[in-house]
Amino acid sequence: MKSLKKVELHLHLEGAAPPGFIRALAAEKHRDIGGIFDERGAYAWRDFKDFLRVYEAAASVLATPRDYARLLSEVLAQCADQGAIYAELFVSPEFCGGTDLPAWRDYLAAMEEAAAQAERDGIASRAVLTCIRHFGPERARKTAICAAETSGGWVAGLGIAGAEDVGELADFAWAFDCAREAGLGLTAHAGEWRGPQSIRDALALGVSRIGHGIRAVEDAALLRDLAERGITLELCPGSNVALGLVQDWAAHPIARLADAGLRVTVSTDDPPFFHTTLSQEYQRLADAFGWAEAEFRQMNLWAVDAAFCDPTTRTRLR
Ligand code: ES4
Ligand code: ZN
Repeated sequence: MKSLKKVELHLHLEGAAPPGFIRALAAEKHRDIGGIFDERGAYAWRDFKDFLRVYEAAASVLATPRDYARLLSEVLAQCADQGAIYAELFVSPEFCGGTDLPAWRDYLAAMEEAAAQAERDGIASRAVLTCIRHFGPERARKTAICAAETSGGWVAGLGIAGAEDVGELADFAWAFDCAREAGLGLTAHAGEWRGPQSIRDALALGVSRIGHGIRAVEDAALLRDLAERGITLELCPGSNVALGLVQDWAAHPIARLADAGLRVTVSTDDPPFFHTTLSQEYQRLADAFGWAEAEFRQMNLWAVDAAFCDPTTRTRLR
């Protein structure tokens, strides 16, 4: 599956950091972040809340623009090794550099340089600046301003992640309106932990894509609506299995969502946390549903259509 050319739309930058990278950086900085690794050196977490704790502890060693540039280079090289030709990364000014616009510009400049080098090496990328739901609407407002003020180059979209059980998506409407007016693509995590209504709430923000959205299967009318509107689902089946949202790969709703006419795509979310890789996701889908090259090719065409990059780049990816 590595040789299949792939497009990844749902990948959290900090969540893609190999544990070894975080450990090495912590050692360089004489920082103790013990308690987030298991005896084999992998990230250790128990449930989603604990996952967010470990994620934030790991991200806390990333401090300077150079740290983020180094991480991005490493992550894009990893994506390329998995056969990805394009990746969209969820990058949150709320984790790096705060949401102060001058500071954000420094982080962005460093990451843009790393992304340009990776593109010369064969993998294109864009950033989706990401509001963190459990940090609240006020910080999200600042993230949206960072996104709007730096849109047009590497920054191509605005998204929202974080604890889906905290607050309501409607509280973030200002941020999404601001980003839309700046011409950015919009996506939101929804229908992962909460039911169909959360997906309707995301649509009300004006998104063209939904992060996960697996619980749409519970609502036939919603499925029809998503299909008619041509909404793309950023599915990360290995993440759902690892978090216990679905029992196993065979039980994953991806096939039912595809049968309902939805544009389904495949990504990894936070690969080292969920012990997965992009080619492993495809292999597991092949094993569970008998899918092969033709099905995967279609999903990647949908992913290209839904990508937030400029039309010229999109044409080149097809
Ligand atoms: C997430 Cl804040 C965050 N980071 C990484 N993965 C996530 N999934 C949902 N929220
Ligand atoms: Zn995610």
